[in-house]
Amino acid sequence: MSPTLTDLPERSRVLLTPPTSADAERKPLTKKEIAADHPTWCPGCGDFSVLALYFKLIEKRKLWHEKITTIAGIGCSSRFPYFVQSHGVHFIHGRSLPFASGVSLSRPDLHVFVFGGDGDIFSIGGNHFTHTARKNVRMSCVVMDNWVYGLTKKQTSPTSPLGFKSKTDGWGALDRPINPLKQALAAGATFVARTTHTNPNHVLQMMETAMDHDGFSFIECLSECVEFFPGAFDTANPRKGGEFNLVPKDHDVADEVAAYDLAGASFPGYFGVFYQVQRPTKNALEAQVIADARQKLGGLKDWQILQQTFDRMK
Ligand SMILES: Cc1ncc(C[n+]2csc(CCOP(=O)(O)OP(=O)(O)O)c2C)c(N)n1
Ligand code: SF4
Ligand SMILES: [Mg+2]
Repeated sequence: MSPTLTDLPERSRVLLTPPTSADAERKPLTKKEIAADHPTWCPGCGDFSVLALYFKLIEKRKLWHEKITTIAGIGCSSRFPYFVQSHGVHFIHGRSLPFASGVSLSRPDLHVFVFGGDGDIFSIGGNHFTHTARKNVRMSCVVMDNWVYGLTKKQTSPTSPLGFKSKTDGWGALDRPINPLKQALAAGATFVARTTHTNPNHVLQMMETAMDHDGFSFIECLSECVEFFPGAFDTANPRKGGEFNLVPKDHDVADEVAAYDLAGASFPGYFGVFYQVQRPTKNALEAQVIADARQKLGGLKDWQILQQTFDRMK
């Protein structure tokens, strides 16, 4: 069930409420209006369903183009912003999170979604993931995990299972894969969840919950690469004889150690919210520093402060 206005954190209420009475006559977007280019993914790629559910989220939450920002790095999954008719950036490989941090810190009125691949976020972007999570910058980061580098045609990724034969490990992957959930918990993410592209209702539910979280929210979404790792997630798909097990009802989402234990379950593991706590965001802390500094400077305008700084440097 979607939350009511009064259940939501103040920030989400800002997103939901039409800003002025003049906007009240503005109709929510239709799927046709949200969709941009036709996706260039291979037929059957799991990324299609993640995109369709993002459209649903925008529709359901009545967000207008300018209220949502879609940012990505490089990879098949990272082509995401091209397909969404909103503000968005297809940025440098692995560098989506620092770019998204800048947007989030400077524009508190919109929600920033980052979409990326297992390579983009955990390999080249691994350091940025750690620091964005620990700083608790307000945004939602969805990793479309296909256990392979798709765009560059089948290299081993940080989540490829041991023994996976790829162009970089013809003999089978030798290196222990990382566990995205444990990685996020250890880095200090305040919201950690897992879902799979084969369960659309669950993907939508996780994206909505992540969006309402006031802080850095991370979702690992299994998304099959039908071209270079077909069948990777069959054992997590009941339609293919696998199992889809929700996080147990008695799991305490504020218990970091319990979340870590749950994240260690062998594949297909669990799906749902593993961890969620409230900690001051970088956005709130930085806004306070700015407000304090402004007060100390006796209400000078920003340009006057800048002018003083340049004068001092002379
Ligand atoms: C700096 C830099 N290094 C390497 C590349 C080549 N490259 C592009 S995408 C990619 C990996 C993509 O894998 P992943 O993030 O898992 O996305 P997927 O295609 O699987 O969705 C690599 C290595 C690049 N574009 N830029
Ligand atoms: S190569 Fe794989 S990840 Fe890329 S579009 Fe095709 S199926 Fe999807
Ligand atoms: Mg990948």
